[in-house]
Amino acid sequence: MTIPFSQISDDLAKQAIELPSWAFGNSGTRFKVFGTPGTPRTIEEKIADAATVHRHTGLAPTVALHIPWDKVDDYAALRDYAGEQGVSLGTVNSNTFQDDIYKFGSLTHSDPAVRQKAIDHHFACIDVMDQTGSRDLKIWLADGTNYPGQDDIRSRQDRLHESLQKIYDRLGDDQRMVLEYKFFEPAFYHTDVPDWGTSYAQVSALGDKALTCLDTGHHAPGTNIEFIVAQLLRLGKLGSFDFNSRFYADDDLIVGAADPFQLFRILVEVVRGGGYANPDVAFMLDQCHNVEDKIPGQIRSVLNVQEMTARALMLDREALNAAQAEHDVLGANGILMDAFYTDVRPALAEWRESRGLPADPMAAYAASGYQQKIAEERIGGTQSGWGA
Ligand code: PSV
Ligand code: MN
Ligand code: MN
Repeated sequence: MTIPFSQISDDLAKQAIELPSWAFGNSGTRFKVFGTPGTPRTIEEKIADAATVHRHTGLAPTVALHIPWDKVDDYAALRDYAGEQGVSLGTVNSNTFQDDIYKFGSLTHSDPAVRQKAIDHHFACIDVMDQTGSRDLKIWLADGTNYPGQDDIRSRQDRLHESLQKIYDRLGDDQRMVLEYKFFEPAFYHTDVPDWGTSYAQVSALGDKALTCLDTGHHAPGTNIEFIVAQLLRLGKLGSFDFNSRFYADDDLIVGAADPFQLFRILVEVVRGGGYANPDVAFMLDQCHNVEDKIPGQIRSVLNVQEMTARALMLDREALNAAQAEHDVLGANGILMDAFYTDVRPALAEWRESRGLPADPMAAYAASGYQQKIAEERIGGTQSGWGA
């Protein structure tokens, strides 16, 4: 038993998923970065590709920037260019993990001069946001240590707080900071923001404009991520998602590819907690496409999120509440599984057509000739920052 698709179709139309600019660049592992024909050479070409995903799906109206990977002289002009392509610029991601000076930390570094350099970088990101009209500054730190005793983990938390406070104080009234956590890598013994609890403690000490970013790939295997979603929504501190999927570590694979059931369970808690179609909770992808074409990779990704969102919206919550109240263990589980096992693809195809979108965005993209066109036109496509 589920809610009929017809009853959720208006809600589905509210979905918006932000694409990462870096998903369109060549990417790989420390072993090899494979080139893909048609890879963008500039941020403008990345935005054009992101707009292509949006045209085919109606799901991806914004593009996230990573600074300095997407550094340009004129961000207002970039905003205008994005607008001409039919998308807007979204979250600005800071980057304090690729300069030699940050070898032993950035916002947590023991040397005040290094900390100030990292803080200044975030100030520069806020300047970018002022020009692009972006709301969110996303902070992910590679800070951590590799050996027990290498540094005082407690002082690093204190320094992190001081640094974040300075950045927070620079935010405009309509701007926010989201602090992303990750349990390991590149540091292996300890990471300064390893888990949702640390992110929550740090952002709570700052104020209402600081929230947590949950990257689905940043948890130990077996972690109940939907529980964290429920808890952060309950606390009013879930600011954004970085969606992707993982088999082993921070794999950055297509969201919903490794474990569609986990994505469904996460979206059930998002809907339950009021996080769906809620502007306070940003849905973003954080993925890299190592061996597959990037644009269809992104199309597949947003469709996976849409499919699991449809299933989550179709969950018969009233029936579930009743079964839970009766302690009907298997009945309650059955109601949840009914929603998960519902194949929404035919209904979604019709729904898209009724809104002037291609019934099958993957097939429509393949038939559009765009991939062949960019493969011919773009010689010497660049790597995403990760491969660099
Ligand atoms: C770190 O692993 C991370 O998830 C952060 O969001 C970075 O900014 C991003 O990856 C870059 O791909
Ligand atoms: Mn991320
Ligand atoms: Mn990551």
